[in-house]
Amino acid sequence: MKIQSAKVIVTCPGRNFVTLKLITDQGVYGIGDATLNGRELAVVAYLEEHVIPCLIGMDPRRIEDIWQYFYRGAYWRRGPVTMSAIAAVDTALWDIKAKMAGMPLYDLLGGKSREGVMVYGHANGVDLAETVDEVGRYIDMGYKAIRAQSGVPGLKDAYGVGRGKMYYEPADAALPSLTIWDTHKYLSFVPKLFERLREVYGFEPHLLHDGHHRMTPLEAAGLGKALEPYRLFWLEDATPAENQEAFRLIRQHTTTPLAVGEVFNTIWDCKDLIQNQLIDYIRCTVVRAGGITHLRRIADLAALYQIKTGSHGATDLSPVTMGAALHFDSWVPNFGIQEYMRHTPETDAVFPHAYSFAQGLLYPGETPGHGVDLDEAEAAKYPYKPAYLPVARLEDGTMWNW
Ligand code: KDG
Ligand code: MG
Repeated sequence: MKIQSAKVIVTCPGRNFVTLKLITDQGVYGIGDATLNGRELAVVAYLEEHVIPCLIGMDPRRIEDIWQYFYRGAYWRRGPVTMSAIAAVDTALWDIKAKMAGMPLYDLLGGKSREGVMVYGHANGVDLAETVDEVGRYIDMGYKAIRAQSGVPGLKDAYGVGRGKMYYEPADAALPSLTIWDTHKYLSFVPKLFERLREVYGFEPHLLHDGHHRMTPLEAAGLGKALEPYRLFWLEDATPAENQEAFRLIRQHTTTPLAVGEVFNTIWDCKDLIQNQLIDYIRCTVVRAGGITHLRRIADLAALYQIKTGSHGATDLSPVTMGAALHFDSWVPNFGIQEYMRHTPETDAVFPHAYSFAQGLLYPGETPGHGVDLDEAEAAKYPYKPAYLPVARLEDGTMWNW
């Protein structure tokens, strides 16, 4: 069996997605997501110029060997461009293998460990009152877990506050738009939001919050402590994690559970965080961290330390990543939660998929493979449009983390 041809499809049904399609000499094909928000065409070039020429003629059944070939063989390891490209190949190969076996991917991975995958949705509002209402709307839709992000008094922009409801999409400008940030204002406000949410909705719904890399370790430690009475499911990306050791300081001061990993590409990025038990949830996902093959290694390492998974699932990860992640989540023994930001109806039409939502859980479906396809005619209706994530500066002009 051989990989006969491959193509990279770029489509923008509201936002850009990059998809790799691998076609075998036996007619079976597999699909992988290669979307890297704001840097999409770098991955397209990586795949077209440097990966596909090597892939043609390879045996698609040799998933592990192909993974090693592109990881070790490139000599230049890691990084989001390389690892997103490897992830796309890996996801497409698992899709092919599961289709050949006539099994949904979760079966090939070892079978279901649970009936459904608990997801968290995104509630956000321009101010405290609107955010509280939005959380209520998610509870009404059946969500058991909800991330709450809110506009902050005195700040024009805050991370996570969308311009529309349901389809939050920050990459919305042809060049990065400028947002202004002030951690002091943010820190005074966030505990009030969660105090109010617990007053209104009690302690049953799981509540989550994303710090989006903006605090120092000490600021994050203080916030974690202030949020303890409201028993968050997690505080995410409390501080940048390039220095994994930074989480030790946060950990020493608070029992608020910590989640990190959406920007990680390999097991090396989270090895110290995991082995020192500095976090509670590891948020690596299929497309960003080298596909199913590598994500499985990260989850297994995390399991040794009672750390659970909580895969990134923002709208910039295509339905292909969501489908593959749901099969992974259905199998992985140390599953924690899955992020789920709904895609637009246009995106769903480009990517017909077997997964479905009911009562706060997602189900991967029973279609052989990962259950997500790409309608090429539909995709062709939406050509690539440059779109960048915003950048952030402090009020005095200093560049900060968006
Ligand atoms: O492309 C960046 C988004 O994926 C990121 O900002 C979303 O932080 C995010 C999250 O938790 O979903
Ligand atoms: Mg996040």
